[in-house]
Amino acid sequence: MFQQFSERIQGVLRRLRGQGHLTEASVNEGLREVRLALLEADVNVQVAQDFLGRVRQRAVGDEVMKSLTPGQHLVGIVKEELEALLTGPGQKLKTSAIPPTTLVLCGLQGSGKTTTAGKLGRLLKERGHLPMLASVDVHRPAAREQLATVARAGSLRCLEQAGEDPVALAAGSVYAARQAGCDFLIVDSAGRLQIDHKLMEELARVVERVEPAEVLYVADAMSGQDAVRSALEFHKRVKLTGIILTKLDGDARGGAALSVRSVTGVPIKFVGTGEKSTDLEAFYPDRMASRILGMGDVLSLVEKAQSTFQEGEAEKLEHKLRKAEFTLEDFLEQIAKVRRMGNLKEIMGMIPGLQGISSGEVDENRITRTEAIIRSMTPRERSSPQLLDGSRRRRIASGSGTSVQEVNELLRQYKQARKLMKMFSGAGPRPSLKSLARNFKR
Ligand SMILES: Nc1nc2c(ncn2[C@@H]2O[C@H](COP(=O)(O)OP(=O)(O)O)[C@@H](O)[C@H]2O)c(=O)[nH]1
Ligand SMILES: [Mg+2]
Repeated sequence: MFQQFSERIQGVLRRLRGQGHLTEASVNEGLREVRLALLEADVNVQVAQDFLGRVRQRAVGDEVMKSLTPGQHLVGIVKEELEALLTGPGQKLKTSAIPPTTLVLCGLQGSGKTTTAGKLGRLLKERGHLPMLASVDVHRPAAREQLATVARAGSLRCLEQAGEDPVALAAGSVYAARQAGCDFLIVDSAGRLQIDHKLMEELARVVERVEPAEVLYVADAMSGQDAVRSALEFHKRVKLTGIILTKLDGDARGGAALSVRSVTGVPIKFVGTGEKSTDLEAFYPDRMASRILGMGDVLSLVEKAQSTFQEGEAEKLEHKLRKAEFTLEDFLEQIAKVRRMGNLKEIMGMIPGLQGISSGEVDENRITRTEAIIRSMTPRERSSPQLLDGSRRRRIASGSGTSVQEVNELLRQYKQARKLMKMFSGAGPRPSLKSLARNFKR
């Protein structure tokens, strides 16, 4: 959904980064384009203005102008500010000391509350919890039945109670969840077509009665700034603690996601990305900011890698990286591991700099050839690539059934990878993953 915005902002930043020297005028020009990209993505005007103000203030200061790589530095600032824009206090789901941890879902009709109740239940169950679902919607006859159906589909517990008083139903569900030993209770509330005073009062009474750990506003991302406005209305009446943005799989331009935190002060906790019960993800502002800026989802990649790497192996690799002993042999090993991690294209998408590559270029074939080239080298050549003169390169090319150009290309890539590794080994504090992502040349 951030596709277009992401492309535009990346284009601007790429141009700025290409300039060895930044002037106030070139920064201003670049930021004007970022502003257009923000407005095009339907970001709240005030939010866009504040955001750019913060970036400009830092960008035209000494920090950037005096740095050796001003362009890259600027990209780092944009990323930090974007992350700040998306981050709110209490990003993680709160839990209650005394179970059940009650989560009340509220929002306009059709925003996805009932669907999300099922998705959340499923997510919690996967994390080893025992959730119970309950509806307090007494206004639509089929509402309670719909929730029960969603729960059945996900093999989740759902409390089916009769009664016409939402507050009593809410209180009953807390009691029932406790009796059943459920540690989470997800309360699906009545929908509103638009802000409706009476229903709002009813919601406020439900919230007062059950004292939930979280009041989660479910907002349809496709409705853009309307979603932001209604979130604000709800927040005024019942204090929201989190936002769940649904339908991010649609053609939403991302403006709601980029402004709702800033306008309401309430963090986005989850995002819905489809109609299936598995289409709900925890929201990570830093990862989202990286994705938007095309820096790759480094953390997701690391997580994925961690589940594949043996722990000892990862440590050994880190040691090598720090001592800058990373050889072609290690390079080969890494390639083999990347293959084991799974779908190559998916992984490529998470690596900074490789996202833009068209799928045709990221074929398994190329990886296979890379492996063949390294395998055609002697162990000594693998550990000391500087030995690889013209005649050795020709021998390797014919041995691996490739061309000298391909061998050269591989050595160039290896050198680039090594350069990156050096950042780990240099003097001074170890760079954080964040700064690594920032410095990673595309
Ligand atoms: N594509 C997509 N559809 C969703 C998502 N979340 C909910 N929906 C759909 O939105 C519609 C309304 O959802 P529902 O849960 O009944 O909304 P409620 O009135 O707030 O309870 C349904 O057709 C859902 O399948 C999502 O993340 N992506
Ligand atoms: Mg519903």
